[in-house]
Amino acid sequence: MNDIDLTIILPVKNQEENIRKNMNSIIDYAKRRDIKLIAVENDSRDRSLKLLEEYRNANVEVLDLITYKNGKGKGEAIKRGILAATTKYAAFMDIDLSVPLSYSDDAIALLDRYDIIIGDRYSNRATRRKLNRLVESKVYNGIVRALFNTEIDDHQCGFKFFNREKIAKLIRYVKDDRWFFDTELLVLARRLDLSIYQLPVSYSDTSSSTLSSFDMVYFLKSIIEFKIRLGKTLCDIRSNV
Ligand SMILES: Nc1nc2c(ncn2[C@@H]2O[C@H](COP(=O)(O)OP(=O)(O)OP(=O)(O)O)[C@@H](O)[C@H]2O)c(=O)[nH]1
Ligand SMILES: [Mg+2]
Repeated sequence: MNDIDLTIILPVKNQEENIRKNMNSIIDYAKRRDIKLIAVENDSRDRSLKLLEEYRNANVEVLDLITYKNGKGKGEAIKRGILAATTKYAAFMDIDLSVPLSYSDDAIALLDRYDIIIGDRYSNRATRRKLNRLVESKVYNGIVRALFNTEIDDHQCGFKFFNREKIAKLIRYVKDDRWFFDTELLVLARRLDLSIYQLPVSYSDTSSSTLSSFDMVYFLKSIIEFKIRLGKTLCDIRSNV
């Protein structure tokens, strides 16, 4: 495979075990393809930061590290990573590799044809989800599809690849900094006619979740607030892009 001008963003909070388990394979993968990595860590209570610093110091040519403390969530980490990257393309994935690293090659191969490639866990028969997560996710995706007409089956998979130069223009209009950020981004992208490809990926829930229970109140509140501000946000984007 040809080298690709890509940065993979790795959001990290309390991931000591997964860093030990998977960081070496992720770094090897990035080195083989001349891909950049940015780990974005905040507010960990375990040794994640210390470990990431060690990996960064031993692999400065491939791994960058952004760290801060502000109590914000995964959305904030991804935004910071996308804005800090300087490559044409950017991606993010979970360091537990709940979507296996091998799917990256499939996503990379599509980057010159689509603006966004998203992992779709529900078109792949190898996906293994806990029943409660599956039901919550299906209900959530159904509501988003009905209200925003996105025609997307899986808005929330933590495995997404982008034309970074296009997405960086939208990302500052994404308000949520926790778990709703990628839904916002996808709805905005759809409305602005960016092309989105749903790549079937296998997925297995790991025990390392930081989202201990699916917060339906938070998600419904986010959906309603977003619905209310969507028209104005699109006007703002169109007048500034
Ligand atoms: N930097 C940063 N990373 C985060 C934060 N919250 C989650 N992450 C990372 O985002 C990834 C996904 O987090 P999970 O807790 O597994 O969430 P999920 O996979 O969407 O949901 P589950 O189905 O519960 O596993 C992990 O690699 C986390 O380390 C955060 O506040 N800051
Ligand atoms: Mg997870």
